Amino acid sequence: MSQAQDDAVEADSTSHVEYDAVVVGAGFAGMYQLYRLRELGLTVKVFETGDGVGGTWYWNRYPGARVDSPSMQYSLSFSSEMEQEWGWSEDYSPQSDLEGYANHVADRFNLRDDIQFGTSVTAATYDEPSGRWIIHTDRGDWVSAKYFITAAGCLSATNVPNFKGIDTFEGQWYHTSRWPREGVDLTGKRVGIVGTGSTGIQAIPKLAEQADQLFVFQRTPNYSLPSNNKPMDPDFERDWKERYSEHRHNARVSPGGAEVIAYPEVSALSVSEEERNRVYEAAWNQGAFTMLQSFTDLMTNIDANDTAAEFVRNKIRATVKNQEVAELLAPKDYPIFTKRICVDTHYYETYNRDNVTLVDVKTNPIEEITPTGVTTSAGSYDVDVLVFATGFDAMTGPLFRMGIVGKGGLSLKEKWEAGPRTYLGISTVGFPNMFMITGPGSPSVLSNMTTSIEQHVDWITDTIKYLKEHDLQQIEAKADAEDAWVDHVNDVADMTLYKRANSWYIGANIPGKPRVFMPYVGGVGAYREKCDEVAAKDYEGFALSS
Ligand code: NA7
Repeated sequence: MSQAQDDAVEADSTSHVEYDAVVVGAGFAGMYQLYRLRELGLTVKVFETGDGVGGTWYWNRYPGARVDSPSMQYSLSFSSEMEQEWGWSEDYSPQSDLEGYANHVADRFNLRDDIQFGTSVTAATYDEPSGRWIIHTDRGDWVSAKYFITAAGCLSATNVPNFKGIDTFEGQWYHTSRWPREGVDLTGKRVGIVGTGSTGIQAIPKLAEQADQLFVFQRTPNYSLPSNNKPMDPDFERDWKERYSEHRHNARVSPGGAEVIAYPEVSALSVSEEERNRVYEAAWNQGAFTMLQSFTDLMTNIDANDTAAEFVRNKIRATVKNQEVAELLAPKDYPIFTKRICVDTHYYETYNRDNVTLVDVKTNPIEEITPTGVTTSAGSYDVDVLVFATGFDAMTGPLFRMGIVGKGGLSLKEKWEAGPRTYLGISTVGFPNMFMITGPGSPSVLSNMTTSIEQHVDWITDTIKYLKEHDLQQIEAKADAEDAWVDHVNDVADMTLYKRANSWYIGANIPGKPRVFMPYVGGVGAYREKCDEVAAKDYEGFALSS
C-alpha cells in the first residue's frame, strides 16, 4: 500500500465501502457510464473533483468558451426523449448552455445520488489477491471496486508553465480552465494573455472588449477558421430532430464522429487554382471544420495541404490591417489541421483594435514574470491581470494524476514512461478490469467527443455484461494485442502529416513528455468496427478469466 493509501486508511478506516464499479469524473462520459451501469444493476460510485457535473464544461468558463462541434451533434444520443426535449440556442453552444445541459442530464436521470463532488482520486491500486481495485481520495474515502473506469477527460490536467517569478506577480492570474465562477471584472484593466491555442483564440476577442489594454503573448500562431455561429434556426432544428437517428448513425460511421455533409472525392491538386479557391471560399463561409472536408488529400499530401494553409494565410492578410501583425499571425512552419484547428468568432479582426497588442514571444521569449507584469527578451509589459491560456497535459496527464497502480506494483506512469501503450485506447496490459473512456490510442480528441464517449461507454458496458453472463471475473489486454495496436496507431499516424507539428497530440507542449502521437487517426467509423469485431470474437486480444 502506498503512503497516500496508508494515510487515507488512517484518516477514516470506517469508510471502506465495496462497489461493483468506481468511475472517475462526472462529465458526459462519467454520467453516461453511471447511467448504463445502473441499468445493469451494478452498484456504482462516481468521484468528481468539481462541485458540479459537466467536466470540461464545468471547468472552462473563461469568456468566449464555446464548443467547436455543432450543438445538434455535440450531445448525448442515448435517450431519444431527451434529444427531442432539449433545445440549443445557438449553432455552436456557449459554455453556459453546455453546463446547463450537463445539469439537465444529471437531474433527468437522477444521477447525483451516486456522484461524490469535490473529491479527487489520489490512488487506485489493483489488489491481486482479491482481484479488486482499492481506491483512495483526497477526502479520506477508501473504497474498493471490481471495475475501475476513468472518465476524467483528455484535457483536464491544466498546464501553467513554470515561468520564473510567477509567484512574485502582484496582480491576479488565472488559468483559463480555472476561471472563477463569479467572473472577473476586467474593466479599465491592463490584461496579458499567454497562449493562442483554441482557448486563447476564443478568449482574446472577449477580453479585448472588456479590458483597457490587452497584450497577447504569442509563441506559435494557429490557423483559425470562423465558426459563423448564429442563433439556432427553428426550422433547421425541427428538421434535424425529425431525422435525428439518421444523423446520429451518419456521425457514428463518419471519420470524425460528426455527420459529413459531402465527402470529398478529388485531390486538391487535381483542380485548377480558381476551382480550389472557390471550394475553400464556400467552406470558409460555411464555417468551422467544413474546410477539412474540401479535398481527399489535405491530411496526407503536403502540397495539397499547403493550398489550404495559404488560403487561410491570405484570409488573415486580408483581415488584419497591419501587415506586420498579419504575418506574425499567419502560421508558416507546420501544416494546417495538424494542430487542433481553431474555430473563432472575430479573432483576427480583434487585432485591428487600438487596445490590442500582439507580442511575439517566439522571437523574444518570456524571460520572467515580475511583480508588475511580463518581461521578454525585448521588453517589459505592465499588466494588472495575467491569463494563462496555456493548455493541458493532454490525455495521459489526467490518468497519471490519479496514482493508478496495476499488477506487480507497476504504476501506469512507470509503464507509460516512454509514451502511452493501450489496446484499443480502452485497456492496458497489467491493469485488469480497468477501462479508460476516450483513452490514448482511441479517436477521442480527434473526434466529436460525445460520439466517441458513447461508443466507449456502450462497449465497456456490453463487456461487463458479457463477463457477468459468462461468469467471468476478469478481463485484461494481452501483450501481443497491445503491441499490435500501438504499432497500428503509429502506422496510421505516419500515413498523415500530423507528426509534422509540435502539438499536444504528440506531447510537445509539456517539457520532458515523450514525443508519441497519442490519439488514433484511423477514424471513428473504422475504429468502431474494430471494437465491435473484437467483442464479436469473444474479446479477441483480451485474456478473460473466472
Ligand atoms: P493549446 O492548444 O495547448 O494552446 C496553448 C497555448 O499556450 C499555445 O499557443 C502555446 O504555444 C502556448 N504556450 C504554452 N506554454 C507556453 C510558454 N511557456 N510560453 C508561451 N506560450 C506558451 O491549449 P488550449 O487550451 O488553447 O486548447 C486545448 C484544446 O482544448 C483544444 O485543442 C481544443 O481541443 C479544446 P505553443 O503552441 O506551444 O508554442
